[in-house]
Amino acid sequence: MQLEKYTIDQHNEGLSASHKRKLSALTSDIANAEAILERLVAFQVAIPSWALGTGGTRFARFAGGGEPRSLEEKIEDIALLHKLNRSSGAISLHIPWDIPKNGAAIKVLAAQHGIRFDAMNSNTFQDQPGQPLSYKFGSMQHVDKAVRRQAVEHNIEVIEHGMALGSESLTVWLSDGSCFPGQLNFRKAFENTLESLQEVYSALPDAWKMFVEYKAFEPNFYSTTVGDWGQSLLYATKLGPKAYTLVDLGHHLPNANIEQIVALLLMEGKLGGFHFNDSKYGDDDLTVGSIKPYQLFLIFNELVEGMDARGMNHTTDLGWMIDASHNVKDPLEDLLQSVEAIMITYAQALLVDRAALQAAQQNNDVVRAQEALQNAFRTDVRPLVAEARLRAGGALDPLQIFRKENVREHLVKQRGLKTIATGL
Ligand code: LRH
Ligand code: MN
Ligand code: MN
Repeated sequence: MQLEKYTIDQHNEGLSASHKRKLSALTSDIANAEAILERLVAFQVAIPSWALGTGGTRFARFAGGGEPRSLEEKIEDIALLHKLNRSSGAISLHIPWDIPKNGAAIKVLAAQHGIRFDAMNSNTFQDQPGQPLSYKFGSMQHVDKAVRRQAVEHNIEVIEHGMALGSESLTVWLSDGSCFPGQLNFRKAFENTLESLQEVYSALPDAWKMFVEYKAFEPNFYSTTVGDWGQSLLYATKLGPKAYTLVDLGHHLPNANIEQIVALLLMEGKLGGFHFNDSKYGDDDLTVGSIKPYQLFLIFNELVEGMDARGMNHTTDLGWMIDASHNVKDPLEDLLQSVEAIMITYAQALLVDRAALQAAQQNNDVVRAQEALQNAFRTDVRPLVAEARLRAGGALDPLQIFRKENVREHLVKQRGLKTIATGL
């Protein structure tokens, strides 16, 4: 499916007058609009390869039609998204779901679309066909050294795939843990996991980072061996300077103060990156910003404040990834919504009057502090985000064009109705 540049230009022309009206009404009130626009244009969020098909639950999976049947088609789907919003110029792969048969050719294909390879994800939470040893009782924590070895070797293979593609980071998420009290010796499970992670760490190329992703529960329901940011930080600290904590928004116990976690990890120089999604109950993997947009804003507020305080580059110093996939929406439309939500929230956080907020904090003026945050959060910054897309060569309204051009129908024609993307 090709979306021609003139189609996007035509669409933009059609919306131009109303866009300009909204933009000038907004920017007349904003002192640093140009600086915000520059940052928005530069900002890129990686798309997870596993979100391009209709996700399932453990009860059922309803295929959506026209789903990508290969890694090449996944890259083509992300290229489509990137053409529309110019902010999705990266892909995060999952091995073995996305094993590239020819890494060099895949790298060239991605580069043709302006797409780079963000973090590689390993998978020791499922048994693969033909795999000699089972992960039923964990992988890196396992009581049997041979199982731990198998998990380490898999991670090293993932690094090798990533090197061929030009990726520079590995995300390790372990489902290791226990379902019942007494099942595990917590200390030994931690030590085994640390030793295994150390072996993987020592195989990391110089420029690489390792992200240790934590999750409170599921699939294990009594304990998880990398269960929260404290445990992840402990591993990352013991591993060394190339290891960082990865925050997946859906991996906390209910009502956790994620923005405070983010602020402290940043302070310690140990925040590696994000898996963005949203949730009401647990690891729901819903569209970013669809349930708790204020929480997302508070997280971005800490990110902007903390990254600026440490002189970090907003675009390159953290891994920005989406980890969402659901079963009732068109996955590409869902991803357009997720990226839009991230851009809106980032723009709002850039809009916060930092001097006013700091003064309010210094004076214990709780009311003004809240006003400083909510003034930004309640500003409709969508025209700014649309302008950033326009300047970068994208579409003013990506969803509108996606529907009008019947993108999904074209994909179904090309790929068939009953295709199933590889993945969860
Ligand atoms: C685990 C997780 C992890 C996996 C992905 C598929 O819940 O968030 O990041 O790699 O889902
Ligand atoms: Mn995740
Ligand atoms: Mn998850």
